Amino acid sequence: MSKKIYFAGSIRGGRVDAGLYRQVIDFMKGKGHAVLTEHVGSSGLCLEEQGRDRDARIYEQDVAWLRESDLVIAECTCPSLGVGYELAYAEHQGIPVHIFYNRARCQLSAMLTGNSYFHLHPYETIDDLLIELEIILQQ
Ligand code: 6IA
Repeated sequence: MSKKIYFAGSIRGGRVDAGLYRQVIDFMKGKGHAVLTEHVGSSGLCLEEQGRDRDARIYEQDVAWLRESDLVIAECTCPSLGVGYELAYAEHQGIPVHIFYNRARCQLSAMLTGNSYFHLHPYETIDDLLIELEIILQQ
């Protein structure tokens, strides 16, 4: 069954993994799912603060998408305050959250690893990540 997926990945926290986000988003779309936050994988995003009004619209849109999502998939190798906020928001809403991170490249926060609500998926290669993701999407 097609799911509505909120994909979370770093934007102002750093774009080092933007290409990886794109691959993950394309994979989920290729399996027939709706990814509500496709822009997270876009190249050339404007990262500058553009005023509180514009950011307020981003915030309102993102929490609306979070509330309507069936599932949150987060790539947390690159630390991001916004992603951390989204994970806590999803937990509060009772939305299942799956967190992926490259075990060689990061030490995930204890606020995530210590919270049994979150499903943690350390991986070594993008292929490992996609195999695990396919299993989650079939559930
Ligand atoms: O603190 P960060 O910026 O790294 O937070 C990243 C997370 O917050 C992502 O998972 C997004 O869902 C959300 N987020 C942060 N900035 C934006 C944003 N900026 N647009 C949408 N969601 C955002 C504007 C870029 C736009 C011009 C495409």
